[in-house]
Amino acid sequence: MPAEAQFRWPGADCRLFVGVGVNPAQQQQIAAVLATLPAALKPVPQQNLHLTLRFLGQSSETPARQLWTQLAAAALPAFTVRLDELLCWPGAKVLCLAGSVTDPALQQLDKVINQAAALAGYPPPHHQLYPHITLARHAGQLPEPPLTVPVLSVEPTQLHLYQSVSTPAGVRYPILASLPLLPA
Ligand code: 3AM
Repeated sequence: MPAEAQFRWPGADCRLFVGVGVNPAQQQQIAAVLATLPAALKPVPQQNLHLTLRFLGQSSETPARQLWTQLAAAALPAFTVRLDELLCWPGAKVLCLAGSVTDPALQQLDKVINQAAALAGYPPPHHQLYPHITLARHAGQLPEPPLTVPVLSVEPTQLHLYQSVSTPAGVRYPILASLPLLPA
C-alpha cells in the first residue's frame, strides 16, 4: 500500500508537526530521570517524548496531504543525533535535552522537509533546526540538585506527521502518517 494511503486525517483543520520518536528503551531512560524532578516541574508523559523536526502549525488537509505525498516520493535519509546537553529555556519554561546537527544526513533530511513544506504552501520555519527533546514544562531554571541525564543517541527509523491535540487532560500527539527513513 502506498504510504500516502496510510494518512489518517482527523477530519478538521489541526495543529501539525513533523518529527521522530525515541525508542522504548530511551523512553524508559528518560522517564526514570523525570521521576526524580522537583514537584513544580511538569514532566512530559513518556508516550509524548519526541524530537520535532519541523513545526507546521494549524493546517488544513490539502497541504498536509501534499506535503506527505512529496515526502513519500523523496529520499529520506536515516540520521543519528546525539543529545547530551540539559538546557532550560526560561522564556518557554521548558527543560530539554539538546544536541546539534552534526550528521550530514540530518542536514539533508531537514532540507528535504523544508522544501516539501514550502511547495505545500507552509510558511518558512522561524528558526533553524535545533534538535531537542522536551522533557518537562514549568521550568524557570535548571533543577537543583542538578539532574543526571543520559546521553542519548537518537537513531530513528521512521519520520512521523504528528497532530498536536490540547485537551483538558493535557496534550496528546497522535501520529497521522509515517514514512521509513532509509540508511544511505
Ligand atoms: O516540544 P517540542 O519543542 O519538540 O515547541 C513545540 C513542540 O515541540 C513546537 O511544536 C511542537 C509540538 O507542539 N511548537 C509549538 N509552537 C511553535 C511555533 N510557533 C513550535 N515550533 C515553532 N514555532
